[in-house]
Amino acid sequence: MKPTQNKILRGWVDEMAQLTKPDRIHWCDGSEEEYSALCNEIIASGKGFPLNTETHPNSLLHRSDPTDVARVEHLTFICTRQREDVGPNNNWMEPNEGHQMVDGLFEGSMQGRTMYVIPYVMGPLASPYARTGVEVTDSPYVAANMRIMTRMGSEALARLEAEPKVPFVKGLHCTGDLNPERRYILHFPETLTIKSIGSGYGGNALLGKKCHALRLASWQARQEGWLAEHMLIMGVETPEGETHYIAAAFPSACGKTNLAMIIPPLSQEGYKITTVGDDIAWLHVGDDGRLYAINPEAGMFGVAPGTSEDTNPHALTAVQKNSIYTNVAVTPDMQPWWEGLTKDMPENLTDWQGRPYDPENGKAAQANSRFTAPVSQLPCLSPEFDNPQGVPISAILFGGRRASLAPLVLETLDWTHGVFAGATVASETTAASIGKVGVVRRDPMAMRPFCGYHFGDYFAHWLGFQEKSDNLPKIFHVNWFRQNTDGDFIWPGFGDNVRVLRWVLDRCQGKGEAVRTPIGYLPTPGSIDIEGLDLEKGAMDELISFDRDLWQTEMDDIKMFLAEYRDRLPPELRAEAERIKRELQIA
Ligand code: GTP
Ligand code: SPV
Ligand code: MN
Repeated sequence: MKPTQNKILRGWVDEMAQLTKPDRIHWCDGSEEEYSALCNEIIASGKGFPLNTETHPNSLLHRSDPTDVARVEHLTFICTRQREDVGPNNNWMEPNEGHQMVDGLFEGSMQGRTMYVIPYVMGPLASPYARTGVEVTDSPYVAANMRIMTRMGSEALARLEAEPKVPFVKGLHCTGDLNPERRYILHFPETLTIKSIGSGYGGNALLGKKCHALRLASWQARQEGWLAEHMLIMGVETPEGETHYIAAAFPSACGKTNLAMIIPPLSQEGYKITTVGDDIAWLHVGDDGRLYAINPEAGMFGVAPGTSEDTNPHALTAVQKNSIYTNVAVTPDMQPWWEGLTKDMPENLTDWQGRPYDPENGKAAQANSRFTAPVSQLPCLSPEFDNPQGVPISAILFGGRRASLAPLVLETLDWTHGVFAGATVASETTAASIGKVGVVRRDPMAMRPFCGYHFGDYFAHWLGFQEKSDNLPKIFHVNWFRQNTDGDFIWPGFGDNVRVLRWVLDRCQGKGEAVRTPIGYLPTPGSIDIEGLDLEKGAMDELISFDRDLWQTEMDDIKMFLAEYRDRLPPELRAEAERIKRELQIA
């Protein structure tokens, strides 16, 4: 492929090449042949292995460095002129300082290697809301993943050439020596630039995903009046044949991919789920005042462990071919395997690090092992997936992983309370990020690792939508992860979550029984269909009740959390906390 007519792009690629000094430059066209060549490169590097061509045609296993298996929040920075703009929710670096520091590491870093230039579009090609970017990387693994995850190649380049004056996101990535001491993920929202070095993994390296579509896009969205969110987008088709769309934000590894493609159980006859997106949503207010969502991505980078024929059959179908598996285990006949895929572990597994499986070494598959697969391979892909305008959202769900306290579902009282509920989501940390797992932390709107600016301003931006429209979705809070005293999940989750979605949609249509409490509308007993469920006695009552004392303590913690945002915290949220506290004391 010839270098581009777009002078700005050409100049920038030249500059990056001068800095990193690759032996070769390859402009990606997105073709099938190119993809095969990339896969061959991965295999030649010794880090990739072709999977069984009968069971998993055109698919690869990739093993990343054992120290490079998840996002690195402590090494992720937002670089803005004003420190205040990034808030206490981000690490900050002064832009010149940031460039200087990493350019030192990028200097000559691609010597002996190929630089892949990856033009990509986030969002349907015909969408006015889609955005372009270009990632340059020395990693064929990144290039192959970007081909699945984004609309990458000639069409993207054509768009960049058709609009030579429209700014695009410039992302420089280099694998580096993978030493965590020299690993940095820097974002420069003021110049739409990303520089990532020292990691080849997922959100650290596939720059279209979290770096562009969330951290930089959230910054742009605030300036331009829209939302870039860590949300799945799903259609719920009713027995009457209507489809309602729901967007849901849960923190990493808390159930977005799974919910986006559930298969309702037999007792829920007539309900069908279609998937628009499983991780990121860009939302705009439409002419009718409704919020419309597009999925900027074209693939799934999904958590492997726990994915099975029982929990997520559609995902399993999608990953059967043309997929990349990262850090999973493998059977002697080269089929991928992870904990939860089958009840019994196959014999003679090779673990994610390439060793004969030995329980002494931990799990066979890494806890954050993932599959990359095109969404087009999902049997439940929504016919609206490519709709340039997006789909109208009826309900927004916020939620997290909480063993206690948070009920199965609640409806917030109004938009302000909904934003409050989103802003105060708490969830146990997961293996999606390096660090301790299972620690409860606040993760507002599931955006704590991804919001590219001050959370105080972000909350204000969300509240501001009330002025833009009186036709906004209702906001709910859900929690699939309540545990009993034995540590077992009380709610069956997965396909049975459709029962909760039915209540949610009922409430959106002015139906569905609920009781008002200080923390929101809770379902009345019997208002969620539990026919055919094998729940323990009293389980449902526990799931839809709330403990006044625990919530008093929760509100004290929430007030402390909100105080971190100081004078940038919208007063409405402090008032909402006061309201709930007051009501908890009276009732
Ligand atoms: P990211 O890709 O990191 O953003 O994660 P995600 O939010 O898409 O999470 P995902 O759907 O991949 O689920 C993560 C883990 O939670 C998997 O191991 C699932 O099996 C498990 N999980 C998902 N939904 C449910 C549920 O309803 N109940 C229970 N108990 N576990 C679930
Ligand atoms: C997440 O952590 O939320 C993910 C995986 O979706 S990553 O792409 O690594 O961010
Ligand atoms: Mn995610």
